[in-house]
Amino acid sequence: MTKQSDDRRIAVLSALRECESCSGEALATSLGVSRVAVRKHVTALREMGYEIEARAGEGYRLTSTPDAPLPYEVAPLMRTAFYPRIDGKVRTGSTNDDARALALADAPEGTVVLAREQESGRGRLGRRWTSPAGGLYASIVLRPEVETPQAIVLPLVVGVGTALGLESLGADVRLKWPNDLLAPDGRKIGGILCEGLSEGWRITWIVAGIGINVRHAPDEAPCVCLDDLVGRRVPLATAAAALLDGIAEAYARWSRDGFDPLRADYERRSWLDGREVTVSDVHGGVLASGIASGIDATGRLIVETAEGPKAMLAGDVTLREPTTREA
Ligand code: BT5
Repeated sequence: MTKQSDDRRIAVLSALRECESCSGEALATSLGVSRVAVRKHVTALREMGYEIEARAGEGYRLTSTPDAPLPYEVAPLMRTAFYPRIDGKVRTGSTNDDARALALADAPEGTVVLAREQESGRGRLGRRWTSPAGGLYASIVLRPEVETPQAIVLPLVVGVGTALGLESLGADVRLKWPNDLLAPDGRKIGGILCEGLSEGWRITWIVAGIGINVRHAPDEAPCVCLDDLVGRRVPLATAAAALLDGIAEAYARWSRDGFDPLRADYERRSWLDGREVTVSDVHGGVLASGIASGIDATGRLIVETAEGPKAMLAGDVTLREPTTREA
C-alpha cells in the first residue's frame, strides 16, 4: 500500500471514530476520493478486525475496535520514530516468517510485524512457541552495522529493551540468559528469537522476534501473563507500543555505544546470577556446571565451575536447584 493510500485509510478510520454514522458520499467528499475508494478502505479495515456496520440510507458506523496490535492503534501511542513501517495482523503463521520475507524484499531497518495470534509460532531450535489469541507477537527487521560475531549479543539487547517496555507498564521482569523473560518467581512471560542472514563479516539482516503472554498464560512449563503480573487488563496496542519503545531505546544505545554500557541494565534484571546452573548444548551435552556469576562485556554468561570460570557463548540453561525448569 502506498503512503497516500495508508493516510487515506487512517483518515477514513478517524472520520468513522468521530461521527455516529457517516455516509459514503460525505466521507468521499471530505477526503477527496471516490465512493468506491471509501468502500475499499472500509473493506480493508474490516479485514483487519474493525467492525463497521453499513446501513442503507444511514451510512457507515464503527461499532468496535479490535483488541489487537494494529498499526493504526499502536502508532499514536508510540514515543519513538525508529519504526518506519508497522504491519499489524490479527492472526498470522509466524511474525518472524513475515518479517523475514520483508527483510529479503529489502524492507528498511525498523520494519515491524505484529500479531495477536500465531498459528505456527516458534522458539529456538524449532521448539514451539504457544501463541494463542491475546498474546503479543512482534518481529522487527534490524540491519545493525556491526561485524557478525558482535550480533550474538542482540537477544540480550532486545531483552533489556523488552524489560524496559514491560516495566513502563508496571511489570517487574527478570532476564534469563540468553533469551527468556521471567517474572521474579521464575515463571516465563516471554521469549526472544533472533534469526538472520550474514555475508561473511557483514550482517545483511536480523529479525528479532518477541513473544509476550499478555491476556493468558498458556498451558506450558511454568508461565505467566502480563495482565496477571500488573493486575489489570493491558490493551494489546498499549503493550505493543511500550515494547517497541523499549526496544528502540535499548537498540539505539547498543548501536551507539556497544553492549558494555547495557551490561549493568541486563545484570540488574538477571535471574541467574548467584544460582547453580547447568549449561547444555543443542544435543543436551553439558558445556558447564557451576554458579552463574554474571555477563561479560560481549554478552557471554560466566559460570564459575570447579575448573574455574567459563564464558558461555550460547546454550540452554537449567537450574540445579529443586525449582529446576526447562528453558
Ligand atoms: C523462546 O524460545 O523463548 C523464543 C520465543 C520467541 C517467540 C516469538 S513470537 C514472535 C516471533 N515469531 C515466532 O514464530 N517466534 C517469535 P525457547 O527459548 O526455545 O523457548 C521455547 C520453550 O518455551 C518451549 O519449549 C516451551 O517450553 C516454552 N513455551 C512455549 N510457549 C510458551 C509461552 N507462550 N509462554 C511461556 N513459555 C512457553
